Amino acid sequence: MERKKMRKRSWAEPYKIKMVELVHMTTREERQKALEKAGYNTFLLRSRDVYIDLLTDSGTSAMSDRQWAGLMMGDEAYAGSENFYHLEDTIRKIYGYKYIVPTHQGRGAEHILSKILIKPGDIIPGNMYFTTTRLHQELAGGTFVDIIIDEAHDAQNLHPFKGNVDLNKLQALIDKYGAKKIPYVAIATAVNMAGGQPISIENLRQVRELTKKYGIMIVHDMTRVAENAYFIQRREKGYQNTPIRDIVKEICSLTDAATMSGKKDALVNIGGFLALNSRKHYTEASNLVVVYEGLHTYGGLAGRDMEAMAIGIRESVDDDHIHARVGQVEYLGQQLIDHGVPLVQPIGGHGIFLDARRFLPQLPQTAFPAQTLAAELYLDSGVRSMERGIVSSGRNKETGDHNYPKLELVRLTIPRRVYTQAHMDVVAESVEDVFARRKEFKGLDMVYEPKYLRFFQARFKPL
Ligand code: PLI
Repeated sequence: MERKKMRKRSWAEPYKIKMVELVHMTTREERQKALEKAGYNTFLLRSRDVYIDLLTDSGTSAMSDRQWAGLMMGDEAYAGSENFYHLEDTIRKIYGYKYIVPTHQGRGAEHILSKILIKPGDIIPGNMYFTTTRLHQELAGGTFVDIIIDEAHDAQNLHPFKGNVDLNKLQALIDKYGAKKIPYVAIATAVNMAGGQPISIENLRQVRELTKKYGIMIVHDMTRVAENAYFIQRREKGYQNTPIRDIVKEICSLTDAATMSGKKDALVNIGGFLALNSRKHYTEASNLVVVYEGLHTYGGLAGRDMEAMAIGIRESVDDDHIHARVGQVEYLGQQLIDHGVPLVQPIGGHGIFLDARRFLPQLPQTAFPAQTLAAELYLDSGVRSMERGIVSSGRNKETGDHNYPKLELVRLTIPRRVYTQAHMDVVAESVEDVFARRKEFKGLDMVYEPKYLRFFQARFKPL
């Protein structure tokens, strides 16, 4: 009875707009031409031909006035920049890791870490693959094995922590290969390829206990750790009143090392780092970074980039920020759910993942349903999204056949602090219109396939 009397109270973003970037509106004819030129791959579109850009949340965030002011404080000394020490101090305080090596972005950290820890023939268990992460593991001679819970591969399963590790799968791998063949377990927070799904603290603690028993490290892909912390605060018993900042630190404390793409959570347009607790590994990493990225106090970044990242990290663990960030994703997702559009549920932290299998059931996976859907959505409204299905999944390195992932998704990724609620309404209406016309779509054929990370540059033609 009490509930009925309560009036709806809206929330709004904890910022106001100081500067705007104008976007270009296009006609359907212009988009048709642009799409053909791009080989039906949204990665190959020119951004000026895009109206609302939901390709990725990577490097697309709006920086705050403080971050922009930080750029002016860039200390561009080749060695020992003040901004490096500010970044190091921030990472120690906010995340708790002991040593850091800056890198130009996340994959730079993955490259160095894989080279240090992986020997040919090693097995790397992880809670679902990520494209660049798995490639660096393979280039170092390792083989990635998925140990995420089965629920994560089912777009409709409502498990609150679809990023969790199946401990039986992990134990079975240890029994089969022996702990010596497993240099570390790769744990991602807010698992990207599962739809931005969180791992619980309880599950992470269990993974910690098991790996400790065998002396196996945990490496944390902490690219979206604050978003994971939001779901823990919302869903995990005992965390409702724990600030995001404390949850983030607790997650990190259960792991030994981390790779970070600062382009997501940390609210910068470029930057990343490798964080380590072992002095020995740090010494190796700080030597190797000189070969591939730059000196260990800049790692491929300008001083100003490190300053913006240090400030962004502090802003990223603010409760109001993260509630608004994920709240906007949930706002869009709820509209689509109400309209009956099939998507991955529960709604994840950084985007809406349309379920192309159920959206376009007439298409076999070899006709690239998610790629087709992303192309149609662009054509309809100039909204740019991304395939996360068979194209992203690449080929089996032994058989050469496609990998056939269970999830065939289109990701509508929401940049942080960039778009308004009205933009979300436009996106929802366009997806709904495409959904109404779903029976018309015939699929695509791949006419060019690059060797590495094919989704970035592959080209297609309509079937
Ligand atoms: O794009 P990088 O090199 O800064 O980061 C690579 C990377 C590592 N881990 C995870 C979970 C990612 O999501 C990630 C990059 N993601 C991109 C580019 C994305 O669009 O999701």
